[in-house]
Amino acid sequence: MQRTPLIAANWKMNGSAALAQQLTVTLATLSLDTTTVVVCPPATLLTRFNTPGNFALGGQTLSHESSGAYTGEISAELLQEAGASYVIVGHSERRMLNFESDELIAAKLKQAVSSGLTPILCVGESLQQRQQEKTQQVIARQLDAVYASQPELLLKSVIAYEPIWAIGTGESATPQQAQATHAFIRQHLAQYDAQAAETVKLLYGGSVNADNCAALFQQADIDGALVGGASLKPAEFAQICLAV
Ligand code: G2H
Repeated sequence: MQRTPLIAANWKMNGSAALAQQLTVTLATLSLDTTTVVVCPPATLLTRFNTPGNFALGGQTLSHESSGAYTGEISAELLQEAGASYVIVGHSERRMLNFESDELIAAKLKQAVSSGLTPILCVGESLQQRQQEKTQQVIARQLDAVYASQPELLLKSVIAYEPIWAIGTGESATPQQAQATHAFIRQHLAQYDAQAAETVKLLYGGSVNADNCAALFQQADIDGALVGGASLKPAEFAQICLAV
């Protein structure tokens, strides 16, 4: 199965209008061929990128509601109006710091798809869960919460495996560790829709940088990356986009 690669930048609560301009200029110099690049800045910066460019924009979260009295929230429609066509859903920082449950994440993902945004669903285990050999159990639960009752959402999704112990630590999973979990994810998803499981893009996230990305991208089930810290450095992010 031939899957085209995707590299996504997750700026988290970082960046600036000036960085948006710098990254736009840097990415414009790249010949990206079949690689899709998605930049997910803070929502206030979405309109500060020069679009259309050779990359897409994404939000970092969205409301599970379409509109209404939800102070501080942002809807799928508002993200789209600001230029987004993707949205990150269920990042571990939101699961932990904003207490987002599996059920809420499932509702957000459904809202994204029904509004025409492509969700990038994040799944991954903590260090303790890995040490207790619960990695597969945790990820199966996170996937089931979204796709068990609505397998049709899989065809519209991108999934990012982000082991929590590798996020922002400088300690990426090894290519072998990442590949093993990606293979498990694809195998688990096949019970819902075998064809969709083969076509869904699986990204790896967690301390991806210009030095470690090539070995990760050589793995059979790794179709790209969700890049945090290194995406704030345009030249390094460009290197990652060209390595996939
Ligand atoms: C994981 C990743 C981006 P970093 O959160 O989603 O961040 O590359 O800084 O580990």
